[in-house]
Amino acid sequence: MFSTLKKRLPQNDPVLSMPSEKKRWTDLAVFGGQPAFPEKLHVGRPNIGNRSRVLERIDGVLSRRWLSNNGPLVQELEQRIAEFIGVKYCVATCNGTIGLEIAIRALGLSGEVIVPSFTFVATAHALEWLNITPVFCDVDRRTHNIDPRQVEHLITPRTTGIVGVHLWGRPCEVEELAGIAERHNLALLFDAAHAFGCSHHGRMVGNFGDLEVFSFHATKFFNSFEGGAIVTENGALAARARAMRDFGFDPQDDVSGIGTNGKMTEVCAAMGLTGLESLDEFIAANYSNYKQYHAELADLPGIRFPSYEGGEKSNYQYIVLEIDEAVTQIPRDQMLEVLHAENVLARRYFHPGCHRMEPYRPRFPDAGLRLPVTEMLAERVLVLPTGTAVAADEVSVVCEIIRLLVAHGAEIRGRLADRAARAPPALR
Ligand code: T4K
Repeated sequence: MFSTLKKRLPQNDPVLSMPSEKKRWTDLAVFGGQPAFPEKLHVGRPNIGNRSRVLERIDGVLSRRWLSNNGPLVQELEQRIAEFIGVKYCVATCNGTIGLEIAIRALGLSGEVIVPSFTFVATAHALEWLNITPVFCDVDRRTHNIDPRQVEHLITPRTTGIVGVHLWGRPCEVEELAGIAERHNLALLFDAAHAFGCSHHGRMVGNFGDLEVFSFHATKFFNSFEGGAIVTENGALAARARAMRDFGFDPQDDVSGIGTNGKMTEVCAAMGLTGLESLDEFIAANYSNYKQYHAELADLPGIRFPSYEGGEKSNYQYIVLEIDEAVTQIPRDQMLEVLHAENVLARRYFHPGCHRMEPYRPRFPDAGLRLPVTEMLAERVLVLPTGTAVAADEVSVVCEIIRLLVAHGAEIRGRLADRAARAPPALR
C-alpha cells in the first residue's frame, strides 16, 4: 500500500520554479522571501457542486417553508445515499459527531470501547461524552488503521464494542475486526467520516459492521455544509437512531426513549443532494491531484506516500506524506513552518494522537510503550492541500517546495535553529 521513496535527487543546487520566478532555498518565505502563493492554500477547501442547482433547491426550501424536522430534501438525500451505498437504511444527522453519539447509544454500548488513538478527536470524544471509556489501540504501520492484531489484547470484561476508523478513506481490515467482534460478542461500528464513496473488496464502505457513520462536514470530500449519516442493514437499529435524532420521538409521536436534537436541516440536504450529482467531478479532481503529487514526489528520499488500493473505489481526499527526519534531515514540524510561510497550510493530522489530548492524557503515561506506531505517525504525518479548489500548477509548486526542503534539509534546519537562537527570549 505504501511505497518507500528512495531515489536520490541530483546533486546540483535545485531551484524552485514558481509561476513567476525562480527561487533558491535561501529565498524561502520563512527567511524573508516572497511567499510562493499570494493567498493561503488550504487543506479541506470545500468541494462545491453546481451553484445554481444548490440555490434553486434552497429557493424551494424557502417557498415550502419546511426548513427542518425530516423535510422532503432530507428524506430524498437519505434515499439517494442508501441507494449509492447499497444499504437498506440511512439516517441523516446534523454532523458526524452527533451521528457517532447517536449510533453508540443506539447500539447500547457502555463500559469500555476499543478505538484507535490515531484519528480525529471526535471519535474518542463521542464515547467519552456518553461516559464510555475509549481504550486506545495502536494502528497498523502500513495502513494507519486500527491494528486488529492488537485489539484482542485490550478486551476486558467491561468491553462492549470496537470502533474502526477508515482513516484517509482507506478501509479498515473489516473481516478481521468482524471475526474478533463475533468471537467476543462485541458490537462493531465504523467511523467512516473519511470514506464516503470508497469501497472494500468491491462493496461500498457503509456496508460493514453493525453500522457505519459518515461525516459530511465542509472539509470532507462530499459535504452538506455540516452533516453526517448513520447507515445500516439493521432496521431496529435504524429506527432507534431515527428516534434518538429527534428527541426520542417515534413515528407514533410518542417519546420512546432518550433522544437529542441531531436533525439535518433542509438547506444542508439541498447542498448534499447537489454535491451527490457532482461526485464524479470531485473524484476526478482529487485523483488527478493525487497522481500528480505521487509522480512529482516519487523520487524523494525519506518520504513515504500512501497509495490507494488499486481496483477499489476511492475518493482520494487525503494526500498524506510520512516524513522520516533521519533521512530528510529536517523534521516534519520545520517543514510545516516553511510551507506555512509559503502560504501552503499543510496539516499535521492527527497530531499528537487522542491519547495525548485532554481528558485522555493522564490515563496514558506509558503511551510510548503502548502506542508506538501512533506516536511515530503523529510526529511524521503531513497532509497536503487537494480538492477541486487546488489546481495542477499549484500542486507543482507545493511539490517543488517539498523537493527543495528535502534537498536542503540540513541547511534549512540549521538556519531555522540559528534564527531561533538569535530571537529575543520572549519569542523563543
Ligand atoms: N471522525 C473523523 C475521523 C473525522 O475526521 C471527523 C471530522 C469526525 C469524526 C467528526 O465529523 P464532524 O462532526 O466534523 O462532521 C476538520 C473538520 O472540522 C472536521 O470535520 C474533520 N473531521 C477534521 C479532519 O478536519 P479542523 O480542526 O482541521 O478544521 P478547520 O476549521 O481547521 O478546517 C480545516 C481547513 O479547511 C482549514 O484550513 C480551512 C478549510 N476550510 C474549512 C471550512 C470549515 C474551508 O476552506 N472552508 C470551510 O468552510 O477539523
